[in-house]
Amino acid sequence: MKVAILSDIHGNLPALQTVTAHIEAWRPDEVIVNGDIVNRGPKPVECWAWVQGRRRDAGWRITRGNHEDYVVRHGSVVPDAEHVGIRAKINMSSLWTFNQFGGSVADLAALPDVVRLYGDNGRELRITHASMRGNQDCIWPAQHDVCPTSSDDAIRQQIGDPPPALFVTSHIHFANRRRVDDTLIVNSGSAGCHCYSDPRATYVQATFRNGEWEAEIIRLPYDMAQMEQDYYDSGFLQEGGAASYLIFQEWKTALPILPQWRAHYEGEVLAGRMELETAVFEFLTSVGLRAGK
Ligand SMILES: [Mn+2]
Repeated sequence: MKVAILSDIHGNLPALQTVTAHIEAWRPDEVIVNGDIVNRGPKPVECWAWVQGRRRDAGWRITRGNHEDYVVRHGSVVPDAEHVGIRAKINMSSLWTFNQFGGSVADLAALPDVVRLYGDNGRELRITHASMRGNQDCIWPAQHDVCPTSSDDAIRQQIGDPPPALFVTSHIHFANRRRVDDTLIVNSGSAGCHCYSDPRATYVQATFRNGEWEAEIIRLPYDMAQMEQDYYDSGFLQEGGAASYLIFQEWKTALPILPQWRAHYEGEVLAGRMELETAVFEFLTSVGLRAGK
């Protein structure tokens, strides 16, 4: 059995098209889109229509990421804490995405959290956006000089009980693999916006062979110039609030721009000591980037 897992498309249509072509040439038995199809990027509706079409015609399955949740919550009668006051201003890009859908997000809200597949001996492949504790519960690599790390003990709590043979997680936009006890843990990285490493799109090829699951990370160059043009043409940067420039630069540089901004500036903005626009401009200038082209 061959299973392709892609994730974290984030409205990046050129990358999604490239990854899809590679997957379809591999001819897998199952394709799982592991959440975060929408938000943070310029083509959320087009990317959603793309994966929905393959769900209908080719049996692709889709799990729900935290960015589907962010967008869906704009349709709630009672907004949560992320959607009022200054936080709403910081998170305005998810409102932009919600508006691109014309508020029709029922399909996003109905997505499941987990997909489970089994080899003929019962060995399980478990796929979820972040961890079994929730779709924002990061599983980090064992070692890295920039991004955070997770201990084996932490991961034993995150992969669920009983532990599967292969656990595929996503969410952190950094493709990597490690082993904890008898479980191989593979992060699918991001089809749309990488972080902490090179900017190529990634997905996972999982294969059940000789009684066991194996997994390989595939890295693909795609048309980044088209994606950059899509950002300029879509209205995302003009209408998504000042933080949309942080999102754009994180995509363009494949560096952890948002975590760095949060660490140094978000507290000042939330406390009312700094305007959001000033905090974004000052941070981008300090790291040699610009708010715009
Ligand atoms: Mn995510």
